Amino acid sequence: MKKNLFFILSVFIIFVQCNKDDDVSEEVEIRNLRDQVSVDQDMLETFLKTHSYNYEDFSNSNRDIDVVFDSIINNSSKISLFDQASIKTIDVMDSDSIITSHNLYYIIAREGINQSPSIVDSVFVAYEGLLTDNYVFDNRVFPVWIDLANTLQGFRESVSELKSGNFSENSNGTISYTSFGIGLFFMPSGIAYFNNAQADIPEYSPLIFKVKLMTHVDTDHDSDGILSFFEDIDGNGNPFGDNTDGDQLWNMYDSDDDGDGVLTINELDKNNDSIIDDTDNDGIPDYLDPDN
Ligand SMILES: [Ca+2]
Ligand SMILES: [Ca+2]
Ligand SMILES: [Ca+2]
Ligand SMILES: [Ca+2]
Repeated sequence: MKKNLFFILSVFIIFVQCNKDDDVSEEVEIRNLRDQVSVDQDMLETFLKTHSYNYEDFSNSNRDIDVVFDSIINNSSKISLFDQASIKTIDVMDSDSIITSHNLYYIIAREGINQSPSIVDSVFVAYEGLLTDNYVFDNRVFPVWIDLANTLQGFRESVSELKSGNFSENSNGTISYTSFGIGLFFMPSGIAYFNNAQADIPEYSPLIFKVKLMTHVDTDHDSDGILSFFEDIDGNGNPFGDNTDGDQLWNMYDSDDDGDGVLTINELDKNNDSIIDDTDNDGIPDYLDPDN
């Protein structure tokens, strides 16, 4: 059995590699975000209307529970996913600056009892990723650390809806987590891989994730003393693209945000009074103000 699987994988990888070297006529057509989002949302809504999950198992339990989908085509006694889902609207801008709204459908099976991570924090998650035909393309049974800033837009907007749990150290040194957030997330391809096919994910695939958020840490990517989430200069709720000095690095990755040659960490609070300095009192703090 293992040999067979290896053979299939080898063929698949070779196939992908051959494909890459093919001439441009084989390349994936670039579709319009607006057209694709309605196709994807139809596919997701069909899945949501024809499936339910084991929601009964989540009431009054603080333990580790797996989300299990089941078809309700022949079972009308269960509440559909569609009737339980909330929608978070995510705007995506294309290369012509046209904004297209995307529905991220989600169900919080269990909220969790601590804080939610921001969309750029590091999270410790177990998850399963599926296509709308129930094919599982990724399955992390044991939690892994992931930097949400480096993940799909749909994934970071999903995980930030959950709250983390409690943890305790066992006598053998392992950590147990309880009461952590568990959610189901359904995203159009425009906030997933869109035209970029992955090993097991065809282009233009809407994705489904079951996620357990064990814990998270606030992240300061450039170690400049300001958490990445707060390097959101335009105040639009995310720090992506915010770039005070207009160089190659966004503020969240730039240790000298205003490009004046002084590291942010060294001009945040020069007199150590725990107040961020604004020497010329113009309302712009020194670290974002090249003439202070
Ligand atoms: Ca920072
Ligand atoms: Ca910069
Ligand atoms: Ca500076
Ligand atoms: Ca200033």
